[in-house]
Amino acid sequence: MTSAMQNIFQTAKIKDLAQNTVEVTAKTGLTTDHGVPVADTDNWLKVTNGQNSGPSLLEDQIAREKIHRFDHERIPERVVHARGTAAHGYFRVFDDRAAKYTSAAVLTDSSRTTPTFVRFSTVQGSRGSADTVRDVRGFATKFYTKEGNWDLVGNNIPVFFIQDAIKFPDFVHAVKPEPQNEVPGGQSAHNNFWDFVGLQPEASHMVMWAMSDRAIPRSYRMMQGFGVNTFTLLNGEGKRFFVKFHWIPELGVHSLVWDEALKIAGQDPDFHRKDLEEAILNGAPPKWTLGIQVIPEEREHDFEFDILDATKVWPEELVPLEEIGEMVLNRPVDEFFPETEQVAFCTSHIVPGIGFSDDPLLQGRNFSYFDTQISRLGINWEQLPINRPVCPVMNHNRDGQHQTRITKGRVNYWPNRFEAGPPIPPNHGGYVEFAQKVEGIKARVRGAKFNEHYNQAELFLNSLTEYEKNHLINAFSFELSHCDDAQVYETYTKLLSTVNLDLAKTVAANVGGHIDESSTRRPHGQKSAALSQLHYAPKKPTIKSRRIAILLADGFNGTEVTAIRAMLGAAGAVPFLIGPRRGKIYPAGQAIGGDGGVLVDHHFEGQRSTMFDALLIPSGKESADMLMASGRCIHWIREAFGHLKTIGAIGEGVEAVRRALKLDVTQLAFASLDDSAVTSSYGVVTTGKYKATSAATDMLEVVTG
Ligand code: HDD
Repeated sequence: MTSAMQNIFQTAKIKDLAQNTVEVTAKTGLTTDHGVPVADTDNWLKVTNGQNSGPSLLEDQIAREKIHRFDHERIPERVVHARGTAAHGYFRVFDDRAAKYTSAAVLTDSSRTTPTFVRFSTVQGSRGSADTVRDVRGFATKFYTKEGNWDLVGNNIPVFFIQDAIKFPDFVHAVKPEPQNEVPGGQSAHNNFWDFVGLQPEASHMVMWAMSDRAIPRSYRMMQGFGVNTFTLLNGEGKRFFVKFHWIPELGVHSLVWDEALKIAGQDPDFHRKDLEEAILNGAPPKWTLGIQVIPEEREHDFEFDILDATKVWPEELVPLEEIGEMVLNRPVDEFFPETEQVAFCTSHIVPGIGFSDDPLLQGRNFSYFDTQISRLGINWEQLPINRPVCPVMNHNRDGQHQTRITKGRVNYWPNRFEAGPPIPPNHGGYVEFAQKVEGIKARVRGAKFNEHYNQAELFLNSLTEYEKNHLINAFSFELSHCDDAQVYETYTKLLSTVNLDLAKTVAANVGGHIDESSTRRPHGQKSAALSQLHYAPKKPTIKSRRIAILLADGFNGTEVTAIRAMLGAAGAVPFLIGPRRGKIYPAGQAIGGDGGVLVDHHFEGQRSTMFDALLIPSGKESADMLMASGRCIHWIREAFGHLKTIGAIGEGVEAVRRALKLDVTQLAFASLDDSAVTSSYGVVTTGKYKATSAATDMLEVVTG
């Protein structure tokens, strides 16, 4: 770790957590929870005659404490987003350009570095489910600001399944495993989910996103984040603006292909967890730009859709995105439970200069998060180290289980004769709600514009590239094929007819559904560029943090491989040697078993091509011949090709690749692998993952089959 990085790590929050952090070393002796040194932690106290064990004594307070503590280790998992991983970081604004919209210092004061903690998650699966399932990803950020904690609890998809929070329990019950048998885990591919969304047309836009490549990200580091709900900003003059928050990843938005996602779920269920940690530890801390879309109050009703409807995006052609700052995640957690598991986010946690809107989903969320933390963590959850603010906290809320704060003084109420703990007036930073004018009657209603559900589902579809559309069709086909109740999949394919008739026809033909040609909705044919993930190709192409497998065996070209590894490492990529044994293998010219050789990271069977971004086969006749004699190695090459990975090959390695693929059409895939470039630059191709994409997609089955 460089000293510059160490400095960055010392944010106010990291210093704060240090007060609760202990390190276990060989010098830290074992004690009970009440601090008494423990001499034996392996044997329960027993009655013995010197030869036999004899009965265990209940008297053994050391053993009892150990078992008691163990019995109560688990707390309820989150009702949604149970599976997640997290990291620390910091946020800075570029300058004060957002001051025209807000007085929030975290969004305007460029002299500040605000500590952050981000937890990424899947939604449907339980804590032990796989990372790469098709699902929405949570992207929840806690900003530890000097004015208190601000939680931006978002997802990697900008819209949601429902418009009104009162539907959330129905939605979650429908998507979660079915009640009679708790199946399926980590999947929405089942009757109840599709039954619900088929009867709930407001979900149709979000379902399109969930069936797109967005729902199978390559990495948490390569996803956008969205606050989803409409919040408000309040500036120094008291003027209010509606706002949507966006995180844009520096590395661009990338996804797995479905076949990879399925395989990784079995081969390495912790793929995304490991990926985040590996990147940070390898000096490639992920970075996101914070963008805002802003609508002045007086323009609230200028749009065809309701800007408070969380099933709608604000197309960037109508409301441009303004980039105002950036966040870097540069430190993994020290311990999972006290940090990642106990972190608790609340949409209701906002700071002066930021406010809510009447978005009916947000209003309900503001109630739900605080409430759920009480059942997960107890009423004093905000005092837990990971949750407590870095600014002073003082109020007259008291007691409750696990109260850790000791507040000195003789009063715990306001007003009091000592004037202790007074409210802070607005001109000294006290939070004031915007004086919003409201009039009306009480009724269970939604705004009139909330009734249109299909235009943006079509907009999303129209905005995709051809191969993104193909992936979407395949995803619908996979999911609806998993529904065995004809009423369910027929209802959905009919609903899809209103989004797009051609899409519905194709999906219906694949899954045995019906279409409905009677829809009166006229397609608008519009597109919005920012909806395709191709729009987020990285500004500067980079190989940083990409995992490169170098497939080799004894007899490889030693000089070449040494040079390639050095080059990849210098560019920030993470090369791995994959060979016939985990141990030393020997380049051409060196005696096997001698002093030379290089250490291989994994055996061919120990990893699969799915876990890497690219594959390289170096030259060396014996090495290449050995690879060709191994069915597993041929599979490595074919699978990587089928998944559109960049494959580099040199000398005899090129022949090995051609033979493994056995296809005349390989020229297509070699379009990004021109042989002269290979030899002159050691075959490292840093871009072109999407080149020749559709043709290669079509070949997927042929090649991997
Ligand atoms: Fe939620 C967790 C995101 C709607 C109720 N939600 C949770 C998390 C994320 C989101 C990222 C995990 C936070 C963490 O890592 O601890 N939720 C969203 C988004 C929504 C949304 C982007 C739509 C805009 N959620 C939503 C509604 C409700 C909830 C409408 C209830 C009315 N969400 C919860 C919850 C959870 C939660 C039950 C479970 C665990 C937790 O809060 O801390 O309260």
